[in-house]
Amino acid sequence: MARKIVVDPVTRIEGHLRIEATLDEGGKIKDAMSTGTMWRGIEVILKGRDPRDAWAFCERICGVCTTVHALASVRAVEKALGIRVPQNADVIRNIMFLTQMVHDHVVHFYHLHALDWVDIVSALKADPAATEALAKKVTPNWPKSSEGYFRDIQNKLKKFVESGQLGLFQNAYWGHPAYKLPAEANLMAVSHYLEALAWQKELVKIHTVFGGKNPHPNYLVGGMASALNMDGDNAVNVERLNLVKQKIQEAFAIVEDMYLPDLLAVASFYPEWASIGGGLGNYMVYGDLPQRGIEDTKNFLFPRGVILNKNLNEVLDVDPGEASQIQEEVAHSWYKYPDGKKSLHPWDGVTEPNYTGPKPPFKELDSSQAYSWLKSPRWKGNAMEVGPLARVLVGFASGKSEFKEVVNEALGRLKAPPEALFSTLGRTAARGLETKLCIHWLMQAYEHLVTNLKMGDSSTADTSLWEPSKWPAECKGYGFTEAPRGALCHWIHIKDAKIENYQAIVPSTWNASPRDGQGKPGAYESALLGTPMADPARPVELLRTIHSFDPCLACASHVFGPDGERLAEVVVR
Ligand code: NFE
Repeated sequence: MARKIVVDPVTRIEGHLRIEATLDEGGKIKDAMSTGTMWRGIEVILKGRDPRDAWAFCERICGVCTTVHALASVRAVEKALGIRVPQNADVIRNIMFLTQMVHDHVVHFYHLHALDWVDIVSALKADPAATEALAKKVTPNWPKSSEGYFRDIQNKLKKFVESGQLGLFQNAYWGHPAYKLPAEANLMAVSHYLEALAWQKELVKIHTVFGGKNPHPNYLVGGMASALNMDGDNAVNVERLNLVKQKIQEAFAIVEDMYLPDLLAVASFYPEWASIGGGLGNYMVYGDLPQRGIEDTKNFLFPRGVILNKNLNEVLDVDPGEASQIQEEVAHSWYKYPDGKKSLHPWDGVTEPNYTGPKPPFKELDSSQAYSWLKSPRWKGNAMEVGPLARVLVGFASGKSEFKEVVNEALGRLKAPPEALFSTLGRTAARGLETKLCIHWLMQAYEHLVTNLKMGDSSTADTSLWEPSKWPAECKGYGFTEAPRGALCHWIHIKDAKIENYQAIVPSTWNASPRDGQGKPGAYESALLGTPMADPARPVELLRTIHSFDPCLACASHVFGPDGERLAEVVVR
């Protein structure tokens, strides 16, 4: 008899995600359903408001990718109104973007994903002297690697475990046979987990310098609200800029001396995961990091493009403003479209809830009916994967030398063929590889800003079209970016200086989407197929693939869940 696993909620993600998976006789996943269990509502909240305020509402969609919605929003309004921001605004936005990307990826690796591969409790059995020897081999440039240091961490961990209150280490499948790392590697990973936790609050100080605070730094339609004055006391001055440089240098050490070596070392213990979890094989990237303005998409550091069916010989173009390309369907979503419409471009998008599922708490959902609060976005009818793997593949397939270098080096170190990228491990590795690119680009962007300031250019905003009296009676725009989890776009329709319609399609909506009208699964559903489960009562393998996407259902479905939503346990039948 087919066995069914229900994981609800999936933890170590943002937001509320439910996965139902059916296993075949051999214990492999043969069918999966991805359900967003939170309602989506920001679009409704925005209707009728001042478009210049939209970013402040949108940014609060999520505290994790805490700048990207503001960036997409101001770009959407600027596109609609024909505003061109000054170069410094683009450079500062790039600095904010790259800071977010580096922060998010390191935090994802250590705090959301590592525990799928690292058995914390086994670290108690490690020999601290052997851990020192291992650390000197794996992370030779990372200073904290003495026997005494690892013994202290181990003692701390012992107390933690003996107290019976595992806190943030609760709820994992410690001792599961799918864990392969030796005890010493686990102890080293625990130490780095704690170091990354202490460091992450430092990097985001860059957001406080240019955006006033973190989470949710300030943005501005027309540029950035960061006053620049090298010699002033009440503006971003030399002292503040030196702080930014110091934080970037610290991040370099974390990324190059700790994160990347750890990632490659952990990956080398799990080679079988280079052929599990590939999924759709379709990848989409809007691109970002403009060097000559947002309209000049050819000069983005993250190139734009689409790859279909794993074909790295062809990169297709994508246009978020083209109604024939991006459409959202609701065939399996708890929404209603007017006039029997099956799919809509976001400029015409409608957010009308229509819950038809069973009364919660329910045991299972029916994949032939509606089963998610997420819609199903599609590119020319295709389900797409977005995110680090998509970006790295599009960069690689576009022939960009920086991407080729990091990809070839990693494949060489892991002795893996290029096809290994189409996998759970490939997705996790791609996140590390783009972080390496991002930290370099972050320093470059910083230096670019300092050069501009030295040349006397301190302009950060163009407010010539600030007043609604200068706006057309009606206009439309879209604003895209590459959020840590992938392609993000906001679409706005402005009428009589108010928001007539607003839609956001976020990365986790692409990746976690339910089936579409043709029954085609979304990226999570597709990636889970074929995953072997050693012990279905403790589905760590399912979590590995889902976590490799870094889900954020708060972004994907917006706002809040229904009352009485239950934190249910894993149910296996
Ligand atoms: Ni809430 Fe987000 C990112 C956006 S959703 S984290 O990255 O946009 O996938």
